[in-house]
Amino acid sequence: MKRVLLTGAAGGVGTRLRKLMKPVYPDLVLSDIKMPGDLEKGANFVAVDLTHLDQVEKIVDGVEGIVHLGGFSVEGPWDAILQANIIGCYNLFDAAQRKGVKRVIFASSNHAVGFYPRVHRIGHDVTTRPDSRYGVSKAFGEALGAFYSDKHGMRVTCLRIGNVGDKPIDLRRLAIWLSYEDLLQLTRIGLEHPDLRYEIFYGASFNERSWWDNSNAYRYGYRPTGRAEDFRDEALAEQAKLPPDPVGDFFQGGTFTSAEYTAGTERIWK
Ligand code: 15L
Repeated sequence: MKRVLLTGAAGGVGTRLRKLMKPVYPDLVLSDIKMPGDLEKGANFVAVDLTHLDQVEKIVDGVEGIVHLGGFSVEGPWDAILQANIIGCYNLFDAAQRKGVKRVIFASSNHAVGFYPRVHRIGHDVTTRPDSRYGVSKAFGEALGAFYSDKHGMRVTCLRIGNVGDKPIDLRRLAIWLSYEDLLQLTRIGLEHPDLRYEIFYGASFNERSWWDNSNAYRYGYRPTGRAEDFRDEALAEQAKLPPDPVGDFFQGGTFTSAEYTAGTERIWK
């Protein structure tokens, strides 16, 4: 991989990932809607609004691979999700295809499947069950990735990311935590693995409480080094401070499922 573009480079995850990616991909182009305050000296940064196709076309020109973190990263009003995650994501894939970009890694989310109960262990091939407008936009991005891969031969990896951080911060995150180093590992598989055409991987470290069968990622050589249980006591102490949430505690997506929830509690098993 020569030139690689990282979108969303100013966000919390992008800020850490860009530092880890730079030694591996020295010709790294960074973009976000606004320049990050803590930009490294000599970094190649371009401010891009993903809803403007002309700006997206310019930034993807000459790039071999894209790691697409850019967009709205939590639940939000429909117009915000529509602009950043639907139109923005479409522009990204469409411009990438027309400019000959070979590989795209799409930062999907566990919220594309957040309405699976925690008692279910799910694989990468389940039907999406989004828990929010945000989750719907991630399911859309996964579908776009499949479309550009099948129609145009683009190599696309969708990472259904759990929760990226230095450590898991509550009970739910003990199941879905992803360390920055393991995110880099998954990113490298997506950008480099010769056999990969279109795949969905769960973005999770080695978590004993996981609800996800991530054997698809293991099949491509993923060997996570982060282990959520190493932080168990701290995470459980944080959990004890949280109010009970009968809906959110039942479904995998947590508070994303209980927010605005009006469906009744018959689906919640005791
Ligand atoms: C996500 O998709 C969000 O981007 C992140 O901010 C967290 O809310 C995470 O999911 C999570 O489920 O913990």
